[in-house]
Amino acid sequence: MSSPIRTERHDDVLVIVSDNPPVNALGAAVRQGLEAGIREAAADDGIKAVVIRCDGRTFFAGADITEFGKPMQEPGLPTVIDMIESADKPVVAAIHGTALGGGCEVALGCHYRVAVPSAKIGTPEVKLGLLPGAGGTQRIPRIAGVALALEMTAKGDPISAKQALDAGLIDKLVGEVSLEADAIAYAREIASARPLPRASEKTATADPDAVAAFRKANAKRFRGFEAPEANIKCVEAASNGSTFADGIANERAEFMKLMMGTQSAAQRHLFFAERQAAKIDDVPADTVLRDIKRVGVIGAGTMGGGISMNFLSAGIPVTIVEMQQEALDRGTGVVRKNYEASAAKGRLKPEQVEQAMGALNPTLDFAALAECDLIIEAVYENMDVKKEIFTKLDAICKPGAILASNTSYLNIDEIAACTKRPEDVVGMHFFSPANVMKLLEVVRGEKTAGDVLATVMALAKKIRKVAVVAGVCHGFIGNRMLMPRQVEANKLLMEGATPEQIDRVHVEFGMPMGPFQMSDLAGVDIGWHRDPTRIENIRDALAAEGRWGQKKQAGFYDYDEKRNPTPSPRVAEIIEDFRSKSNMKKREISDEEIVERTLYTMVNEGALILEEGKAQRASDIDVVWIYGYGWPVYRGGPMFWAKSEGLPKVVAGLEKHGFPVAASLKEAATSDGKLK
Ligand code: 3H9
Repeated sequence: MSSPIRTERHDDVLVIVSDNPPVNALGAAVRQGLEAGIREAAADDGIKAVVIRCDGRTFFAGADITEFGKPMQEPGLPTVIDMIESADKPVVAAIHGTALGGGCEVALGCHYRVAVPSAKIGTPEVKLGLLPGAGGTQRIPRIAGVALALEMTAKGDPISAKQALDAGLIDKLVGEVSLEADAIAYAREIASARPLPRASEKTATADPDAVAAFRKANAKRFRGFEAPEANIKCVEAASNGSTFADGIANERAEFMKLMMGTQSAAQRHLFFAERQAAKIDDVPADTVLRDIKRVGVIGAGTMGGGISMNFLSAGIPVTIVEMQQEALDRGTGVVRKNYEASAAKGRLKPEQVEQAMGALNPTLDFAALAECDLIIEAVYENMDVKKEIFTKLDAICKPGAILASNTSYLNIDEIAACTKRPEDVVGMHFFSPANVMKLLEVVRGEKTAGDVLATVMALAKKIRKVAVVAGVCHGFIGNRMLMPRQVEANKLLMEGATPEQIDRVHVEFGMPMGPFQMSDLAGVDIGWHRDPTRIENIRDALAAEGRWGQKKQAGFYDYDEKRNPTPSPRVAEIIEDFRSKSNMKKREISDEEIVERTLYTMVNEGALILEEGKAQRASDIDVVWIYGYGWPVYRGGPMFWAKSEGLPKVVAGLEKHGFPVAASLKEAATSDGKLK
């Protein structure tokens, strides 16, 4: 097999080129090639300087993640980087695209770095539950200081080439299209400069205040994660007076510890799961997509407005339709307010706000949807209303337009059946707030055409959503799995648990909130039958008393004006009342039982969803729960978590409480542990 690395001689400069699509990951062959290139330069007296650059869309985007967990092939990346840094001819990194992780570390091992202005530089390892393990935690603080090193390593967001230039991580910005020529010219300029600047020979000034402030400012963001603190400790070690070699040894040990742990395994699983989710098993990757130039949204409520913002922000014009002028004005007002709030925080320029608002066409005229290529219905959950809308859409929309419903539960096939073009109908289930939440469930009807699905999946990427294909069933993937959790949580209340205990167990598990906190936030009255005399369960009793959640400062909890919750004596009374009416005896409920009954049942439902073919793969379910419901990233989603918990343990836990266990779950527990 030919090497992904080649060398090209430009008189006295040797250019080492990597051509390892798609992202020039630093796999074994690349590392071997880099080593050989550096050797070649050292052995040739005619070579005065070296440039390392990459073909394709990006400079090295990091170590090859697919190699993790497998036996290491020599040379290791730290060895290659040390070799580059200790070369006695200057080495220049020529950066375009994204120099990430190991790629950033290769660049920092070079003596000089030039980059095109659009390049980005970063160490996102923390997002994989890791730390930069090839010298990054030691070289970044030595070049750019502790404060920036903390930001880059423990948070993992890349910085722009300009920011990197200001911080000393880049020496020069060069032409966007003349990167190679400019890098060669720069290499000649510095060819005889000595001593060569080596990051490992610099010292980082200790900054304990910055470290303490950073820990404090990010405590909430880092809650539950192991990797951020490991990154912080390594950066601290770079500035506490110990040698570079000691810092590297510490970095290596911390890296290996993280690599062997379940959190990194979960986060790496998510990395691939997210990308896998974009693939539709029976729709070829080269399917010709439909052209979406204008989107129509029906309903200017919270959902409709939020959905519109996704497209406007991506530069796709939106026609938004309402029945009443007042509702239309209110809806567009909210969209403007949201954009202006982003501008006030400096996330948008004022002209971007105007640009987005200028692309929004609010109208009461349903017929205006005729010019749209994709129309998303976002009215309330009522089948008759939806059918009426789709019948009207069928009559006015142009041929080939995609007709989508934002329903979160209803049967897409039934909706599609009232049109003459069921192949153009699809579900696009956005999560609230739709302009913020990353998840999009794309619901595939029985007759939905392959190119409709492929178009919607591609569009999802454009509007920066993570899309997952779901089949038609009540609640699709996410909400369907929420149901057993809620049913069990309610039963547990009757048996003796409190809302506080159940919510605490979920928060300690890593969820942003528990089921009752979620209910109070969403509104206890959502989906309530609205008859205060009909009290059949605890929720009915709360709703009948006007305890509708945070908005009323009373729900499963009592709230002060700042919406701080406290346990509610009234709720305790209501629960007690129901319990005695049902002749139930209060008993002690363990945290373990709460996990088994609320979380194991979700896993069981997930297995049923897979058996019924309503999700393509177990990892898709994980993506849904992480991006749609805040399942802790470091637990990898419910299906991954079940495996790390041990499938036999999950099955035993379900059986202990008398739940019928999905056949596929039972089988996986006794065989290979694979859940599709
Ligand atoms: C590291 O460097 C550790 C070191 O510190 C220490 C070592 C000792 N490896 O995302 P895309 C695949 S850890 C293997 O759709 P985009 C990806 O799976 C690494 N494969 O493209 C996908 O495959 P497929 C630190 C990788 O344009 C295809 O490439 N670096 C890797 O939307 C296209 O990817 C990172 O964490 C990889 N490193 O985004 C950066 N990266 O087509 C990770 C990608 O089969 N990568 N693939 O589904 C990214 O953030 C994005 O891929 C990037 C491009 C921004 C580069």
